[in-house]
Amino acid sequence: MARLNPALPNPSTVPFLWSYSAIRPYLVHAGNLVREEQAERRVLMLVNPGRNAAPYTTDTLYAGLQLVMPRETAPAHRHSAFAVRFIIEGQGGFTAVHGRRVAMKPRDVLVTPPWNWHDHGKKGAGEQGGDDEPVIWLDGLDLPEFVHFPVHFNVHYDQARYPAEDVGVDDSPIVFPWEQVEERLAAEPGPWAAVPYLRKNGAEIGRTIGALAERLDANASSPAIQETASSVYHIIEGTGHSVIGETTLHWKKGDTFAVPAWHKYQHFAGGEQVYLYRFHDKPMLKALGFYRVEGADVESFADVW
Ligand code: GTQ
Repeated sequence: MARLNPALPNPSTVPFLWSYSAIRPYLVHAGNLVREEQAERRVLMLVNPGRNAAPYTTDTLYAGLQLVMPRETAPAHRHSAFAVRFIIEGQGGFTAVHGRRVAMKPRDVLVTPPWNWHDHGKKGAGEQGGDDEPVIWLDGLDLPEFVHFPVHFNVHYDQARYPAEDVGVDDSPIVFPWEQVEERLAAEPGPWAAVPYLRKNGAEIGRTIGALAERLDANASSPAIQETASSVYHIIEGTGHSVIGETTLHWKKGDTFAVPAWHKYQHFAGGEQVYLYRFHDKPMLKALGFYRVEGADVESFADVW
């Protein structure tokens, strides 16, 4: 019974950081070795050493760095899983989601709702807005959920690209341009601010996954939080460190790190302004009634469903 009703949350993943400068060469190497049609998606999966198996970046979240080479197409498919993508680098990337093609600009966030056809591409040198460099982004998906709910499946479209028309980012509900997020962060008072990515109706971007951007001014720190949610963080800009449970992780631009559930976490900026991107599992925890924050349990009898 103690195993079924433990005294504490017991995630099996650990706080861990993937250094961009250390892993980027492997991803670029994969870009030269593995053709897109061989891989369907060419992704360097960020596998948590506490579990040593994909799809666990945290116990509930999967993250990976995806690379698309110039003039390549990650072929159209659709699946039950939800995806949120933070664009790290590269010009001329695009994604087509259910017939609407949008640009993938560095620092923008794009979502792929469940069961929507999607293919990704990248313009090459000689094409407008293209060049010889790859486009690289951070994928966040709810893949670990499908270990318990074995209902995930993927369907291939019969052509590499699903027919699509170009749509401007301002007319697309799946794109969250960085300029707007940066403006909202600047408008928030105080040395630490967090702004959620929300749909136009105010809802989280996904039923399983939500996302935020955070600003930390030079030498500032975020509040320390212990919660049942787990998160994946990515450094948009700046340097600093985070204390996660007993672990201290030092980070810089491009790095990605995992915060397992119930590990108290706090972020500390170095001597310059920091921007962080974060995706987390709060929407699914809240939907299931599993969300708790240490020291802030406001649940009343009537809320317990
Ligand atoms: O872009 O559809 O990192 O299906 C893993 C699985 C990305 C995607 C991943 C996927 C995708």
